Amino acid sequence: MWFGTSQKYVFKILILGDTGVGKTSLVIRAVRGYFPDPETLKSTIGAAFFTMRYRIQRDLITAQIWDFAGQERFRSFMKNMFSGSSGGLFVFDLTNALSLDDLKNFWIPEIIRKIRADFFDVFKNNFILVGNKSDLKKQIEVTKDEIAKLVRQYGFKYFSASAKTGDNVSAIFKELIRMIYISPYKAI
Ligand code: G3D
Ligand code: MG
Repeated sequence: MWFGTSQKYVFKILILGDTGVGKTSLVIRAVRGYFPDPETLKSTIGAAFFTMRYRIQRDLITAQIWDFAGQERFRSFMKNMFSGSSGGLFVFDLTNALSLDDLKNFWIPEIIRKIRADFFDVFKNNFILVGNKSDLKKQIEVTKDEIAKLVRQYGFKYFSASAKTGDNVSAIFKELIRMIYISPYKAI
């Protein structure tokens, strides 16, 4: 009887977005299952990456999650950080309209510059747009219209999330891994 062979994949996942949007908090929530306190956030500064393991059918996937702490905008650093990456999350803070503008004007164009235009059409499926801090309902600044516009423009999937309550966090990572797994392009 033939059971098929099991394959091993390593996906390099980038967590992109402005400082303060909650990237580290989302990653710690996903990897360790809790909302980190300020001390934990401080102590994870400089951590290069976290690892998560997934199984899809018979295949084993190691997700190396690259969380950038403070170096977010250093050009020299960014040159290397994209190489060999499989996809990732574009994170903004629902309570900070500027953080969505920065995705639009900086983070997304930065990725697009790294990818051939025709290639991006497929590769966009390897990225998910995330609006974090959904728990701060009264402080939400970013409108549904603005999000919908960006979603239409690039064709990204969108999820709101809260690292604090855990809302959608594991679902987002699971979906990202699934999207990369089925993508014909598993690395830039
Ligand atoms: P970064 O890694 O993108 O820079 P951090 O962001 O994970 O360091 O988070 C920045 C601040 O936002 C932290 O607060 C953190 O507790 C808070 N935060 C992250 N995610 C959420 C969320 O889902 N809901 C709420 N309410 N706050 C969140 P401090 O006070 O340490 O700056
Ligand atoms: Mg951080």
